Amino acid sequence: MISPLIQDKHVVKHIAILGHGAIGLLWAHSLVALGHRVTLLSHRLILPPSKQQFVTRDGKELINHLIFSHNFPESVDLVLVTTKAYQVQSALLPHLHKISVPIMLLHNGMGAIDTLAIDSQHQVILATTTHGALKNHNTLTHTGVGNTIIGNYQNTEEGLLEEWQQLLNNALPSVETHSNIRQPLLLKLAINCVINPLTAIHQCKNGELLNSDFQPQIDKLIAELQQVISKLDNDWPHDEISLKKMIMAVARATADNYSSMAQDVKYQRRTEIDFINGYLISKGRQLDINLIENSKLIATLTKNHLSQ
Ligand code: KPL
Repeated sequence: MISPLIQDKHVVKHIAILGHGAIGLLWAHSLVALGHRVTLLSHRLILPPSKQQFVTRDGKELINHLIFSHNFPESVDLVLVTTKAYQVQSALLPHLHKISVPIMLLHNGMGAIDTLAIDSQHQVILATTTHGALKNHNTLTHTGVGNTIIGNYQNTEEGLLEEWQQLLNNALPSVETHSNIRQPLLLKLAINCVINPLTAIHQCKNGELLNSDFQPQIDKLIAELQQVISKLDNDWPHDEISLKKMIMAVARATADNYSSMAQDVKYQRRTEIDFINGYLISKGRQLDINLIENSKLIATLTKNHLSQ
């Protein structure tokens, strides 16, 4: 049955979502609530139950029936990849040859696209989001309203990008397009380079990074990030001061949250550090810039993580 929210049946889309962590489920619930078809691809031997609870930002508790599948579905309109950065390749590679619709990558960090054997025909959209969500068993709670920015990586025409922007914006606002998607991705990367490893090492909430004790280390990290990022993007609009303001604003806005990396370390899962600080360190190396403070963070994190 088509949701009454969708008057024109032609706008019903079928979206395959790879990755059913918090962000994948947030999109799944938001799209299904609007009447779209969603198939969540899963590697789990036993698929999660279809009946899933969604707690919206205004506290409404909804039950949605989500489709989880081991098989890549037929006739999809969009492939949305919301896995961890280090899973993008293994999640997408087996299906790449049969995908002729846009692929949207929405994950923390950068560089996963470089590990993929995408060919020149694929339509690829890169995206970044600041929404917060928490997954607990079969309940997904939308913990923080944010925004999502999408942009063409290759072969996505402006009209098509705008069509998806509108559709996604209707489901989970706000969604904007950006003509140089690298820029918002690099900004999110800088935010993650500071907040994620520090909160992971100290096992603290994001808000604790506002304490004065952290400021000398944060300033050194930002100086290094700025040095590399300003060379990666010719139109980079930030200096160290504005970059620090942006990072601290995110720490303030998400003060009560534990970053994804703090949670990964707590639950002894692999972290995305290689695609966050690791990505910039390797870019720095190519530019002959040594990111000493960022490298120290990786060393500390790896040591602590392994000795747990
Ligand atoms: O993206 C995040 C993460 O936890 O990975 C931030 C912005 C740091 C919010 O916690």
